[in-house]
Amino acid sequence: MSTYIKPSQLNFWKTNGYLRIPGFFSDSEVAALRQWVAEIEGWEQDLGRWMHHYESVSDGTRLSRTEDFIPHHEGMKSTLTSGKVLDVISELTGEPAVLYKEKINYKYPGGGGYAPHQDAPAYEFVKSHTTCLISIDEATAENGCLYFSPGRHREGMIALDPHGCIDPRVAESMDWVAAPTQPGDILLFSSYIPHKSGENGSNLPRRIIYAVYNNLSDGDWRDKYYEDKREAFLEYAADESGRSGQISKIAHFQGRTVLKHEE
Ligand SMILES: O=C(O)CCC(=O)C(=O)O
Repeated sequence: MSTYIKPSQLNFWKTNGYLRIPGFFSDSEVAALRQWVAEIEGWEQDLGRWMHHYESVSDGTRLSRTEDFIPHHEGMKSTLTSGKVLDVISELTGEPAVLYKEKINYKYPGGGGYAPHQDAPAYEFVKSHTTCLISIDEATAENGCLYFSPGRHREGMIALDPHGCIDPRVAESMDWVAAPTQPGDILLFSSYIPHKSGENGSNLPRRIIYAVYNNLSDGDWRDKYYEDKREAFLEYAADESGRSGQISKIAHFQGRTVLKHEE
């Protein structure tokens, strides 16, 4: 098996809880990924198959996110469940890995950011996950790249507030480092690393694919995750809890969600 991670990068990962690998995908691979993202974005909403989430931005309703798409897209499926992405995750964690979930965040101009949070509270059934962020577009401070709080992945859940995010007063006192990426870069991060992002202040979308993995020895939970999420979303839409704007089981998304039936 080829190796993708140098000893200095492994040290960075262990110390900081995240790692950027520049140019992991070639220009032609990025072109294919971009084409596939466009194909998926063109699918009509069909909640029983894939899940599109929408938000309101200044020039109308735009997709904020699509998830659960690999059963319906061969190229995405093979890229996210075999080959070098799976290998790099296994190399990092020292164990065979399995896909837990996948999503595309589109972040159109004016699209919402994400409040400081850890992913672990939203990723049930397994204790620990590793995400591979694949940059389709350049991500910058201006268009809403991620920020991490380096080294804080070692502290378990940090100051969980009632929304499943990090208590804003605690988040304010933390150190945050921007993690800009170029098309083709990947950014690996632990489900315990605190992160956040701003809204897109540019005039182009900032598309990113997120593929989330767990150790194969902890089981294959992908079907269960989406079954549970669909059930939860039906509940949010029907109850009076004010959670219908959430796109996750935690309320981290800061955009203005539009439910499909509201369009
Ligand atoms: O895409 C972003 O800006 C951040 C996304 C994020 O943190 C999440 O989806 O949990």
